[in-house]
Amino acid sequence: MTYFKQWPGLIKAYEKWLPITLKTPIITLQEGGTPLLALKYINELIGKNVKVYAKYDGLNPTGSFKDRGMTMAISKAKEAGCKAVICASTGNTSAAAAAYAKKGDMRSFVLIPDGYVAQGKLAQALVYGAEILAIKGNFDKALKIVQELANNLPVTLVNSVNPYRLEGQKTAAFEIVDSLGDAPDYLCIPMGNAGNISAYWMGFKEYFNAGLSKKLPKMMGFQAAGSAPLVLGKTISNPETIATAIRIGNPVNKEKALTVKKESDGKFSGVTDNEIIKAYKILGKEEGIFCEPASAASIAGLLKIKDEIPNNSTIVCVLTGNGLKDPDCAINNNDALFKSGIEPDIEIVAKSMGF
Ligand code: AN7
Repeated sequence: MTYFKQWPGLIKAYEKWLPITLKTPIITLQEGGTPLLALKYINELIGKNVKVYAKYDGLNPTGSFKDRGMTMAISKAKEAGCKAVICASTGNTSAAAAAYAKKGDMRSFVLIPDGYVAQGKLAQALVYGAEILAIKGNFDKALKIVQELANNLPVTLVNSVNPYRLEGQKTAAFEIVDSLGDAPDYLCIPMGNAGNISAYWMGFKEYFNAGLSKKLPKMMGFQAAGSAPLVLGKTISNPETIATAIRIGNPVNKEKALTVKKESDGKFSGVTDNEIIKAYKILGKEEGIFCEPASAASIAGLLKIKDEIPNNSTIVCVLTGNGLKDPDCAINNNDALFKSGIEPDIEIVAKSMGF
């Protein structure tokens, strides 16, 4: 049997690219090193000679890309002697903050929009021992409050305004280039606060400037049509979408995202909830990949812009979170055959199978 060494976590894997020192305690759950999967069916739907891949970041330790940023943010908080962290979250940040805070022996306070966090994410925050404050209001309101609290209390803010978050998250771009041997032509990515698109761009640029890739991708950012401040160019006071992860109306990294779009010659577009669910189902049924609805926005977006993609392009779609995060969405949006109340009898079961 071939013996493979364990992936050490992204700080160890990319230490020379990250702002750490010998004194930084590395708080890790061995995040990163996620699969880059070729998408055959989606490739055919594009109907051209292109190569489509998914960066499946739902396979991180807490099931989302947030772990990449959190290993860095929590390690640096620990290095600074911090005892507690705080974040506002649509769910995934709170799950990651809670897990890494515990690993680093700290308290974590999380503010979530009451009633708008997917069940799996809530379950994680509970199990990892976060101190959860569900507020009557959306993510944008919660973020304002935690920013204010972090200025006045001995708690470190670990939302994506914390620069170490983006430093950790940029490693996903490194992994893509390391896998493909070059940057893709297009990167399709969902946007909420637009931290991740900014982090990817930073990663692609750093590798490019070091001569490790020959090109830079066009950054294609997608938002849910009902929560699309970066597409519409204005704050949305009541954002709505089935993709609760990206139910954000006032992205904190707005300026950074606009710079990414300009520098990369990219484009931002909206995708409807119907388009998101269509892509979500295709990924599950045709590719064997279960992602959460916010993540499917990257595929929905690619399908929407497919006519703009030239032949021979390489495209990477980022699947930011695991499908298990949002079981309600899965149960309410599928085309599965599900027969219940079947007698435990061999003949009856065989008949029900269609034989
Ligand atoms: C699955 O957890 O904002 O554009 O509080 O969970 O970097 O904000 C989550 C965001 C995409 C958008 N996909 O990323 C939070 C939170 C999933 C997400 C995004 C989020 P950004």
